[in-house]
Amino acid sequence: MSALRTVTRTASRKSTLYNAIRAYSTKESTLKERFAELLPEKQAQVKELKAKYGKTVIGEVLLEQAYGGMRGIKGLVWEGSVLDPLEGIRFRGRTIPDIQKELPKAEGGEQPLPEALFWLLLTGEVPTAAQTKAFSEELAARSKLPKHVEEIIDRSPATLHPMAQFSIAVTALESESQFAKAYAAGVNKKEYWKYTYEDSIELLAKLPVIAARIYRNVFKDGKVASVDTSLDYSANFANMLGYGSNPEFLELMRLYLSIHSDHEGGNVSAHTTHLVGSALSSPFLSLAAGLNGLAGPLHGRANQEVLEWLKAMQSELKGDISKENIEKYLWNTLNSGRVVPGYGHAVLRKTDPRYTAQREFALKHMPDYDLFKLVSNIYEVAPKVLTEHGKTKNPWPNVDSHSGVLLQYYGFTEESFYTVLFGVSRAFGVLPQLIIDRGLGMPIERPKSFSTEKYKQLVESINKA
Ligand code: CMX
Repeated sequence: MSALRTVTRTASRKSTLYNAIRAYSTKESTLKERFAELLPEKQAQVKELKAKYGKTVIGEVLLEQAYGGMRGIKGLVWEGSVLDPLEGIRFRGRTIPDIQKELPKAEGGEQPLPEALFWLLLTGEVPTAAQTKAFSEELAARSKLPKHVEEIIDRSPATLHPMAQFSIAVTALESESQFAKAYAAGVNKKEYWKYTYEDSIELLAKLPVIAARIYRNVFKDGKVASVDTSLDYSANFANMLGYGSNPEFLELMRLYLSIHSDHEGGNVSAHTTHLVGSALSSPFLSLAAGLNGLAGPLHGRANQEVLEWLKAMQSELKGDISKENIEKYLWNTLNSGRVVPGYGHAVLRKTDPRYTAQREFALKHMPDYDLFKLVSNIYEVAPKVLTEHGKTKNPWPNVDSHSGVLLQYYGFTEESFYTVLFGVSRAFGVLPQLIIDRGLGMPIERPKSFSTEKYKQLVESINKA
């Protein structure tokens, strides 16, 4: 057990440092302490629910759902957020306007601090300003990358997509996993969540440094500003990317990182992170898997696709962005067998509130920007065209329809990087659930599959009966 003692000693040295930071900033609980206080109650609640209602039927499954991406089948547990088809996302019961109102903000700012959202998603509680500040400081203090991760990023060719570089670098952080070391040393399963927590915070702290290093290597001079422990997470990230001098951009980053974080558990990136984590892979390996899913064009990469599509439309329409021209362009996209990027959703059946939040930001900060006007005009035409086209169940815009335009306005024009920003944000949603999963002792995930032949036998026998 000496390896476990070494892991525990390292963890406790780190904890001493963070406790010192906390003692300096606040006398209130740290996030880890608060989660530890709340966990027994949650464990008891789940135990009671399972004992009382474990055999209650909570849904039915149609054959078409098995062939339809399992849409709507209930079978996942996700504590941080629930998505209503009409109302949109609720973070621990709160809408986007609610979190904009309730969560601590930067001085003079209007947008929530994503660090505070992480706290909310993990505990269900809104942290105080002092707790948020102490957590920001902890993240900044843990941000330094190991040398081999820096080298892996620096050796990646600029032609390798930023999302592939991102996932490789996150995978390479596995060397830092306290969970993997503790598991190898034989830690008791009751302690899993503590090491998962440490890995998750370590990972969250390092993501902006990884992302900024990729951005600066691929698109700029390869130099990355150092982390400043007095700044919040988003300000540090914006600074490292090279946009830290514009206070509006900092606010955009806070909004961006907050609204892209969590969208319940069934989306590809959240589900993948959770699934891989269920095999007790570390948070580094689990998130890397989720990022690979986010990189798909029907999921997170849609923000890049939207920009490429908008730019192609802009150049083809030569400035005449009348609704008639946009309508023709939309039909061309659909008739060529492609999807309209940024529109449609697997669960939502109205305009994504994340779209609306970004539209409000644009109306305030860039009402006359030409790309924003184009996005607004498309919003007036696309739902009608998609409805006439008759395929999609949801003709309304999603989050990716708007995000890129805001970044373009501030000169952040490299759209192939946009999904990396989404990935940094998604960690704020999926890592809390990994910690909760380990705290609740969730089992390895293993749903049942059948071959088409076996399904045929099944439905024939059901229909005969
Ligand atoms: N343009 C054209 N056709 C669309 C469409 C769109 N924006 N959205 C859905 N459809 C089509 C589907 O491709 C499907 O066609 P087939 O029957 O030929 O296979 C049909 O409409 C039914 O699809 P659906 O049930 O409405 O949508 P799904 O739940 O299967 O898929 C999504 C959801 C998001 C993948 C889909 O709407 C889409 O491809 N949108 C464009 C890409 C996009 O914006 N993705 C980002 C989503 C948000 C995110 O995860 O980041």
